[in-house]
Amino acid sequence: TRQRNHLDKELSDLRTVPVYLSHREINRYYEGFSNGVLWPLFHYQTDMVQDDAWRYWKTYVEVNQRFAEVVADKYQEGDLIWVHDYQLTLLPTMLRRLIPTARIGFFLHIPFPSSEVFRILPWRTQILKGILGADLIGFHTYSYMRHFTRSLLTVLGVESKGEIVSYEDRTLILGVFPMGVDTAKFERLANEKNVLERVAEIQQECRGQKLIIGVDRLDYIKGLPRRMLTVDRLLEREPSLRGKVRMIQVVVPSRTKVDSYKQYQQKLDELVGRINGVHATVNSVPIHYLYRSVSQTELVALYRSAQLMLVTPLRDGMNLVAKEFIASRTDEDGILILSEFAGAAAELREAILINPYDIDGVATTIKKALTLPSEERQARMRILRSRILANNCYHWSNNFIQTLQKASRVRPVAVQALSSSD
Ligand code: GDG
Repeated sequence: TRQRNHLDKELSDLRTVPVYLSHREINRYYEGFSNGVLWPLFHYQTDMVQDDAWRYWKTYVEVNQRFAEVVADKYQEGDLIWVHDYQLTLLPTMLRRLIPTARIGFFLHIPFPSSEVFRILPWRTQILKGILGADLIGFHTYSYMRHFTRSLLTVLGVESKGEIVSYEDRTLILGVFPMGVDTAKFERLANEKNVLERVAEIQQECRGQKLIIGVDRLDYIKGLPRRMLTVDRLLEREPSLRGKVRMIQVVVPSRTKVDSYKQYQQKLDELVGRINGVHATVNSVPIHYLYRSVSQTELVALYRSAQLMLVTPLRDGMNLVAKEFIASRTDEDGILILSEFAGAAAELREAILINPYDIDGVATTIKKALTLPSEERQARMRILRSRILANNCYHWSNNFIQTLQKASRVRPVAVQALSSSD
């Protein structure tokens, strides 16, 4: 209790109210259903969906209900409610029942999959109806929004006209809000003295070598084994590059209690070991594999030091690492190789877009990219920078909130009448 009181106090200083979950709830709601079912399915990794999913559904509903009660308890007339992500898909409708007049927005941070994949989910109806309680539903890209409207039609028979959906007695709005990063913060960090010193150090250590970096949470959607196999293929085809290319891959531990993540980590460890064994020279190994998180200074120093950054997820809602890399390149140099299956690819067309499943093809692309003339590198980086500077994370949230304010004004008379009689 003392720990909890202390935590409550710290959270309340941040104007934050916790919803406490038991170990059993974390296991079923968070690890089991959210991360063991929705996460893999929405990222098209259908083989990873846990086959005992049905055991966890009930707890998913219960925890969403708990959030609804806590929010309703704190709610004051005029508040805007913004619900985030796949762990809380039922919350909008639960809240709508508790507070019919509330202004509710929902944003999905991960992809919304093709309706053919979405309809695999036994709870497809409940999840869609849960989200439809919102006034505004936001996605990172147009494709995700299209997949959602297609699912509304095939699963619920609900039609949409462009971005407008009429559902039961309400009108709700869909929108595309590609998330940005805090560009000013990364630019500032990138020019800090200690970061620049660290950049000089890293570059000194990599003298005569091309530095390639990767930064990812340990997750099977990030395409890490295939990325390593690409480096393997590159060095196999171009033995002259051995000792000339250094890859630094930061892998941040994540969801370490979910079985599929443990197996994935083991697979990755073995692969890196094998590749390093094959291509190492007496004084260098190709892949420097850091299984830990790094400080923000170190992160930005790595972004700044690299000739090339590899962002090669098999699927990714957006991928902020790609945008942070660009934001940190105030020197207007560096090459971004980006998976066409990351949401970020919809905006970052001047990156070098690749298909992460095409290992041999990506190896060729890396080889060419490493010899790209500086004018072309800079031309691409300049456009990428102008694009992400124009849409930073503050624009993103303001834009969502303003749209939510407008969206909730189109609420039809029926609900307003209901609320005024409360
Ligand atoms: C989900 C969606 C979507 C990583 N390692 C370190 C570190 N990081 C920070 C990065 C970045 C964040 O973590 C990772 O963000 P991503 O967007 O790349 O990926 P997810 O965690 O999977 O996020 C994703 C996002 O939601 C937002 O909607 O873009 O698609 O999957 O900010 O900088 N930070 C530090 N040390 C590390 O070692 N300090």
